[in-house]
Amino acid sequence: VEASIPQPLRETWLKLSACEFNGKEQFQKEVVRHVETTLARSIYNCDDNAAYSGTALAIRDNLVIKWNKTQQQQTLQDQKRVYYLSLEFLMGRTLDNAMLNTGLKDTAREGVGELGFRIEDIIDQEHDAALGNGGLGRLAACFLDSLATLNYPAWGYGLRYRYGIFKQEIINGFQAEVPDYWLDFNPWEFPRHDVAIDVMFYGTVNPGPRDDHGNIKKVWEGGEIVQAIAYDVPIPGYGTDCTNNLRLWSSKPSGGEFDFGRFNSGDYEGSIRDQQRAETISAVLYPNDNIDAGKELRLKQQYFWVAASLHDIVRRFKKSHRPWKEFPEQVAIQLNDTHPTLAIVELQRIFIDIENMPWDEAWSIVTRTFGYTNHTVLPEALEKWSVPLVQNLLPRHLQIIYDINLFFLQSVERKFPKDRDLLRRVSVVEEGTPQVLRMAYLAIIGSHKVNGVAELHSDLIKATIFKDFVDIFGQDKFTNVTNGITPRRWLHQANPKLSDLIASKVGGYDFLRDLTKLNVLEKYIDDKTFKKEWMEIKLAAKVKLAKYIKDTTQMSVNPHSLFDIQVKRIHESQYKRQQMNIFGVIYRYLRLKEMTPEERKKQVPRTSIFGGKAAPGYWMAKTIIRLITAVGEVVNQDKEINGLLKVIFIEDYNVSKAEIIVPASDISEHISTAGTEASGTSNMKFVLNGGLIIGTCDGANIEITREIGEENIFLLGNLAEQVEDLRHQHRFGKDVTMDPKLREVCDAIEAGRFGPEQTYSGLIASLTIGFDYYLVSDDFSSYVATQDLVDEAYKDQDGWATKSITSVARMGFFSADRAINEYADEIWNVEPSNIKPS
Ligand code: Z15
Repeated sequence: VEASIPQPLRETWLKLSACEFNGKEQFQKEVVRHVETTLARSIYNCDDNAAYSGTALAIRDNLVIKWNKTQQQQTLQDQKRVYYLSLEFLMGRTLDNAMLNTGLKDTAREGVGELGFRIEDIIDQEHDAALGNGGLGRLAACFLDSLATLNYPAWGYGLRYRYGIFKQEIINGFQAEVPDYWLDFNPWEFPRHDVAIDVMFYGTVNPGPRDDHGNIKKVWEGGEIVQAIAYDVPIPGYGTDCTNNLRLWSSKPSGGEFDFGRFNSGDYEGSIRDQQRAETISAVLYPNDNIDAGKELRLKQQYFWVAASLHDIVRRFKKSHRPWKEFPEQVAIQLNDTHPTLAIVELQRIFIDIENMPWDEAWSIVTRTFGYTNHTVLPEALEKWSVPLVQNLLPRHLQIIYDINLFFLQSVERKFPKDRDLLRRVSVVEEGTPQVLRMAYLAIIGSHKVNGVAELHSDLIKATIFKDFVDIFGQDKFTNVTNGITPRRWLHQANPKLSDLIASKVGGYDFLRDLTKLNVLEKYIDDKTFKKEWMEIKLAAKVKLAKYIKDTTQMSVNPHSLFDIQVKRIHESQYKRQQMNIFGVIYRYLRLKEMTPEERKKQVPRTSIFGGKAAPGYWMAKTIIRLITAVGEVVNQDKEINGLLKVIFIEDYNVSKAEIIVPASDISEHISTAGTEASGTSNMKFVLNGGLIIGTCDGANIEITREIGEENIFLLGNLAEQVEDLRHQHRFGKDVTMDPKLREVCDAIEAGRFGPEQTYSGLIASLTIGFDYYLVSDDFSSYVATQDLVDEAYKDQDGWATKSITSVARMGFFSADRAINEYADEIWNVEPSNIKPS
């Protein structure tokens, strides 16, 4: 039943409708009211935290009014909507972003100032929403910001994890993990207890009645039922009233499932345990980045989220009373990696089993609805579900997958007759014990477009892992959409001083909605005062980071030293190559030790800053962290070095810390083995904030170079096309002598200069008996030589400023707005809507 106010009473209601507060006094009134009534606190116990809550609730009120309006208007306009399905949304904090996007930050700063608080302290109270691991989850968050800013009618769908990515503590130099229980006070979510969807697992498939065509229906029944409850999060656009919705599902026991038998027989605790099993589904984010762990609970998470989301999407479509064939004109669903691939199967199941549609008609609608984004070529990251696992958990889905595969293979056979090996290669079912399902293949078969996330990456997937599928479906199905970042959070919010300086030169803040406007900055490349201000802002950001480091680690770092930063996930098998960085630091240390005091005076002081989480249980990644902290322990207190080199590991790298770190780099490191990093997005963030890059010809580094010019980036190492040969040489080559510089570093480690040599034996072994899969020894001397070029360039501060400004001026392409417009035009076929201002 649609609950709504009867027509004759609506006028009364509308007169009473909530409206936004306006101006400082009204804002303050709302803050105080929320502190005193919503929180039941008072002038006598209002600390920063209570002030945060009051401020957040006041800002939230305005946000909700825009949100309600947007949703009503989008429903009335009834255009095509985009649904972005992602298991991760790495949102970070919301308050600052909400104030900036709604234009309320100045009001709030003055308002809370008069009440005795600093807005920065209030902002700092907020717990990050850390529902993601790294790049993939943060990309989803940037895309939501752009979708709203560009007025696209779009919803995100994800899981409401009770525990986000773990908090990292460094104990005796090693990583320890602490659970991230983040939901104590979260004013940014709205539970929708009326939006409750039953999701079934296990059970059996039985023959049922005949359908309209006389075929015996298959009925999936008798399984365990879990309920999905919707929690909605408003997503404000910048400089628009458009406020989209992010819907996160939380699991709970289904009402009908309470085990009264057990309850009556006295096993109360047993029945509670069953209930808790249901809640487990949305309890915790899997802390792996770019690794497929293949756990049953993860598969349950995927189906739970996908089933609830599709039920919701189909229900919304049905309200429009359109014929099914119009579904793809009303609905575009984007799959963020293969994690939601079951959505393809679930939609086909809904159409054939529940809506009684013929297979072909259903399948044609399904394939026109979905798009699939691939984010990696690493084999260990490609999802493969064991057939027995799927058979047990989702028996009906397995049958449908077999049918999809059968019809697909038949079509391949028609196009390429008698090519048995091709059929084996492209089958969704990989032979073996057990058989496994190749989810990426299923995603390709069920989508109308497949895209990679940077040019090189999109070319590589076509040439390697998906080559056969290009032959089968043709080139046009495969495309590229290079990633982007939101300039609102990653420039305006993280670096307000730089944003203000830019605005003063390019004609106001319009560049935040059209980032190509940055190119006007090139006019000021010879403007001495501008350059000076530019470099002062960089220094201020470094001072701020130095203070943060002092406050959290008690270490002093010199803000005038060259800040060399590498912050990103530490991957199990090290394709991001933090080890090359720390080996380079050790090499530098050994050189400094050899120098005379006079020689040392000529060196550029450097602070090497690291940050990033290793998945719990990944030994190699954790050893890297230990080596970094151990090198810091030796180098930082070495009197001879006297501050010429410092090594810092920042604990618990996350989005809010990135907002402090990103503006403070002189140089940042993006040094993955060529061909392994699909895109990278922090590279874009650092350059947009005037930092330079040292990096390999990999992922988006290549396009960044093309845009900003080769003279403004420090490239090193082998190219992607050389990787295969080099790996072959490592495995089968005769010449096994290691690069002498790298040998020297390994010798120092093995001599125990950074603690017990056994701690690192596995690290060294990966380079020797492990055949150096990630080619550290091939790139190391180039890396060291390039770092010397960095030092030389840094001595010329004016030349450095020129590079910095020129780079920023040419970064317009990397706005997430550009990426979203490409998705909208080339994949989704959606138009922005008209959001009437309130
Ligand atoms: C992840 O963060 C990325 C790829 C994955 O397959 C998974 Cl499971 C997680 C990253 C890529 O490593 C990175 O290069 C890319 O920029 C990012 O996704 C967003 O596309």
